[in-house]
Amino acid sequence: MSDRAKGAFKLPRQTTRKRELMKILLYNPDNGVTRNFMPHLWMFLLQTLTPPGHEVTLVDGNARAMSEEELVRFVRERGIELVGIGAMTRMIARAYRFADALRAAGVKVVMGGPHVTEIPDEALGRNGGPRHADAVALGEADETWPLIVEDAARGELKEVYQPERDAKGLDRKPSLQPYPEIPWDTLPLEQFNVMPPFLRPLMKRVGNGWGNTYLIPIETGRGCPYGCEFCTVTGFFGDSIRFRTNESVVSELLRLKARARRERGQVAVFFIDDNLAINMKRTKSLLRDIIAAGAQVPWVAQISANLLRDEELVDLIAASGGCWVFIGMESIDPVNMADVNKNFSKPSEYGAVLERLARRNIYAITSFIFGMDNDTPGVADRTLREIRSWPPGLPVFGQLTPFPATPLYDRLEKAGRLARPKHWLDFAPFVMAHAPLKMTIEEAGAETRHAWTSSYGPERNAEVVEALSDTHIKYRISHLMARFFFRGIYFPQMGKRAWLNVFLQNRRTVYGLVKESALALRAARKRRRVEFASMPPAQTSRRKATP
Ligand code: B12
Ligand code: SF4
Repeated sequence: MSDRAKGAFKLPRQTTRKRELMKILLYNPDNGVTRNFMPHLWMFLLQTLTPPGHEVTLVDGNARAMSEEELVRFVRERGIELVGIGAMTRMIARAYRFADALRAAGVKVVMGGPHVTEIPDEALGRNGGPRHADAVALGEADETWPLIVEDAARGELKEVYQPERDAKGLDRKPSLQPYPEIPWDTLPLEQFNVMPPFLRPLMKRVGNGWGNTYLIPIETGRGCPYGCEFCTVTGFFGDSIRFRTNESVVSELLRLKARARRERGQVAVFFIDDNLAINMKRTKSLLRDIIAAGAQVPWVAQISANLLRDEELVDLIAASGGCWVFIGMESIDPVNMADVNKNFSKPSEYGAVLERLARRNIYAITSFIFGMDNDTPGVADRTLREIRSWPPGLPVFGQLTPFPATPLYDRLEKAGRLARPKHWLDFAPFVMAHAPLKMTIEEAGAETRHAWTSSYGPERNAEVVEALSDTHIKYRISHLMARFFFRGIYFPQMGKRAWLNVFLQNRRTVYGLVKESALALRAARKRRRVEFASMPPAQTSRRKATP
């Protein structure tokens, strides 16, 4: 980890003052684009790791939007004394504004997560700017969070908390064995229902509990050895990978499944590991254990294209509930892939990988980055042409972003190419912080806009649903709904009006699917009535008596 603040404390330390029980808030600022979002795992994890007795409230700004004033009022009304804020680089300016408002109201603020780990001096006001946090937690905070809470409770909060160092001077990474048991079966999850509120009554009538739909983040391991140039993960979590036991993952899934059954809702899981199949043997054994325990829930995970060559793995993904796979494809140009140190992923293989998944009704979220050094104007159309030759999926388009403490940041800084070296402090969505070599920042922005517009317009949505016409209707409905959610990554889609607009624009496709489902439902009911009527009387009376 680079650019660490000096003066981190050493463990263990002596206690001096009496410990008070505290009210704590863990807060994640909103991303300013979409409200329907998966909750952030760090909040649930730190809540679970908080020493007993303290009361912890979670607020995710994406699900429960508040202004700075509203958050301060919320904290005052509940007598909260300590607020923990976590944020990615993209949301850090917003996080600082919330932290400033809370500190001005006399509340202690601790910040953690990837950005403050990369530049702790910024949050602490040690690099010439204003101070935003009373304390920062660097790196993985599983072991330091309980100490932070206890120090705060005694009124002895330090400025910097970081994991102990090993003999090589590197952070000692927390083991994931044992792994804390997040009480998903009892936690209040209302704010994390991904179904937009105005659609809930309708979706409840559709049945199957779709009115209460939760997407729950679960990690089965941490770390990635690949070291792609633009990525913070190898630096943050380390290149050695740690896994939870299969039993602990399976039991978490079973508890979630039981809760969904009990509350007649739907639960899907996002395995947030950076590459779920990084250790093929272990992944297969985990998936086999999920199947053996009947712990299948619909799931999505990130897996790199090179690992999806394995037919047996793909079979196991399908059998264990895998529905969507997120693939960081980045570019269809191998020169770009080599530039960012991602040569292990081969664009020439992408089509075959997606076919292999689609044969099992598994679809892909394919992620692309524009603004790489070999990109030229027209990159969006070239990429879209390629995408259209593949089975339908959910493409997402970003731009090459130099996150602090990445090899990419260092390379561009050394070359004097950073147009906005502190781009996060004046964050502008989809505006690059450096000019690619073969096009301008404006051109990269226009390519990105074009890619999103063409991929999520009503015509493309209709085309995709049509391309899936030989699959069961449930795949087409879930595909279209996923498309409505995903367009919200680029086009702000925060209120009822925005959602209604989406439905209106896509009314033909929606109507076609609703009509087909109604006919299918009617036919199924008729079939059941005929079967029932043709049963011998003894069987029908037994059926009636069954509660
Ligand atoms: C899941 C995920 C997402 C989810 C959304 C987040 C969610 N709801 O969980 C999705 C897929 C939507 C997503 C999207 C994006 N993501 Co993302 N995502 C991740 C991923 C894979 C896992 C996050 C996670 O839960 N990790 C596990 C937990 C346990 O780790 P953690 O969050 O770091 O928390 C630990 C510590 O940081 C610390 N901590 C964290 N917060 C706090 C707060 C306090 C107070 C304290 C004390 C400690 C603390 O304690 C925790 C326990 O040790 C990470 C990579 C990774 N492996 O972390 C990338 C990552 C966070 N994403 C990243 C990026 C760049 C993005 C996007 C901007 C990508 C893009 N180009 O569009 C978008 C932005 C989305 C948006 N508009 O908000 C980067 C962030 C880099 C940075 N410096 O900001 C990461 C690190 C991946 C990378 N390639 O570098 N992402
Ligand atoms: S494979 Fe993914 S997580 Fe690993 S370094 Fe590359 S982009 Fe980051």
